[in-house]
Amino acid sequence: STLSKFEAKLKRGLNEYPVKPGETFQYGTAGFRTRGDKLESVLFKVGILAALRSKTCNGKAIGVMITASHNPAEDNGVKLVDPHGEMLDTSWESHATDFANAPSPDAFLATLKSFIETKNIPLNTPASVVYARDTRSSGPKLVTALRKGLAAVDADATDADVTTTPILHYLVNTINTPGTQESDVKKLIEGYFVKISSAFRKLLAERTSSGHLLVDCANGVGALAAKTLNHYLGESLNLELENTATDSCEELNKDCGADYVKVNQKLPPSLTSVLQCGQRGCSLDGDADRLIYYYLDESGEFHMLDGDKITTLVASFIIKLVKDAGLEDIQEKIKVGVVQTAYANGNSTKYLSERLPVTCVSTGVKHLHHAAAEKYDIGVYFEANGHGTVLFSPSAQRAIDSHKPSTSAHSDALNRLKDVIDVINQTVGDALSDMLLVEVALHHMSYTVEAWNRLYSDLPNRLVKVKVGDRNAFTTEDAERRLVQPPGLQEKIDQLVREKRGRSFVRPSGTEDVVRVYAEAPETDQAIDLALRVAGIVYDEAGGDPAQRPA
Ligand code: G16
Repeated sequence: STLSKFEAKLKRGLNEYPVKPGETFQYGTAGFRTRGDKLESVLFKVGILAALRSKTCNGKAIGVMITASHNPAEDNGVKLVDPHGEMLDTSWESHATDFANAPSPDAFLATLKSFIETKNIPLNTPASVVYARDTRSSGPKLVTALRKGLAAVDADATDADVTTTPILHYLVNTINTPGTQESDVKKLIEGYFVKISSAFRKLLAERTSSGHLLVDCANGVGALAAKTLNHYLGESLNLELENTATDSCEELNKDCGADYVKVNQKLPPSLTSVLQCGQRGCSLDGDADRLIYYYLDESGEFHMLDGDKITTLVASFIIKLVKDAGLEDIQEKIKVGVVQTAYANGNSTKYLSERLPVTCVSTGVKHLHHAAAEKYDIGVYFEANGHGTVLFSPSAQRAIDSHKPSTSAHSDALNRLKDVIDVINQTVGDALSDMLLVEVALHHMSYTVEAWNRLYSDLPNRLVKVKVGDRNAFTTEDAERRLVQPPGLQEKIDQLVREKRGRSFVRPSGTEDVVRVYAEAPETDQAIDLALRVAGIVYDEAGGDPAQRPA
């Protein structure tokens, strides 16, 4: 077969990047994630898999992003991006896991052969892959391994260098869009900044004073992208960038960034003397796909506006635009809806459900993205952790493009809606584009950050992680809201939840070797108590060391 012509190169690579005995990998919520120094063998094989994926998709470009996002600096990871900029088709995830876990060169070649046969992969179709990495120090070595994997099967490789995850997703989609002439990645990335910033400037053209926003860049790649964006934004918005130490790799996500703020529900220590009372600030995560807003009120108290608050603001704004543009009265009504996960604050779900359709799905942007596309004409989705975007279905897009406004007010709103679409990165959650969207929505809804925050108040909540021997011993149902395995544990959780008049659920993480426990209750101490009690029984169930029991 044609595979035989690659065999020598494949063997060389497989010998150079052996799988260490006892090491296992899993393609999880956001691809492979583990310590960066363990991933070279995985990257070599991901190169091969990405090439095969491209061949299966008629030679369309596939993306490979090397990042561990919000995870610690010494971690790294890799995920594949499908032709429209969406996450890898889920039916390929288990094959990615099989590839990574094949213990020897021979075992891998056997797995590869049978995979090619069963999937009927057209080996003679060319393959094209575009890849990028975040600022992690393990990145360059992993790129080398990836490149060798791509070269072993003669795939065409395009290096997008150090950039954010959402920019890589955007690139993949743009490269594959019919009519795109440009092939220079630098120019395409420039196109991204021009697109979102010029739409933003149009949307805020009437604003007389230039806006100001403090941005915590998590010492990651978002710092570089935000700096470029700042330049394109000109007078329209002045971004004050903090935590931009991308050269000190160990500082990445350390006591800063969106995950720190969301989990600890407090300002990064580095910002306490920087953020002024009344000023808006926001945090990106390590690869700039998550966004959390916040402010200090007059008394200096911290208020966080997470993904749920962003959903509320953005959904209200979009509903208003659709209405103001006269799109509500057209024949095929445009259905606007929201997708959340079990982590969504109970009060956000209550507030939203009273106003529009709400769907709950499992954690992971791929699930939210899919549901948003399936269920709604305009789907607004954000995870509570700040990861999300807005999707416009092809039919909504057509309705917007072909709509003939009957009044000048309709016409203004319609143009606004079109510019809003240009601000949004529809391929995946994008902290920088979402940030511009929030700024635009605040302006056009005439909301101060306080007014936005007052739309509903969060129920007190806590997120705790529990280290267990085997997180796969925990399985869930009902969009992760109930445990199926281990048996009997859910009943114990139900009992605690009843006592505390709250809500709690347990699920295995898809990015870290831990089990996560979420709890919310009417009062803060009840929420904390509930989270710790549930974490305690999870810990006991998993046979943890009593000395390290969460307390
Ligand atoms: C990734 C996924 C997110 C998910 C998060 C946490 O985020 O892209 O959709 O919410 O992991 O997942 P888990 O609780 O399963 O560990 P990121 O920002 O790390 O890519």
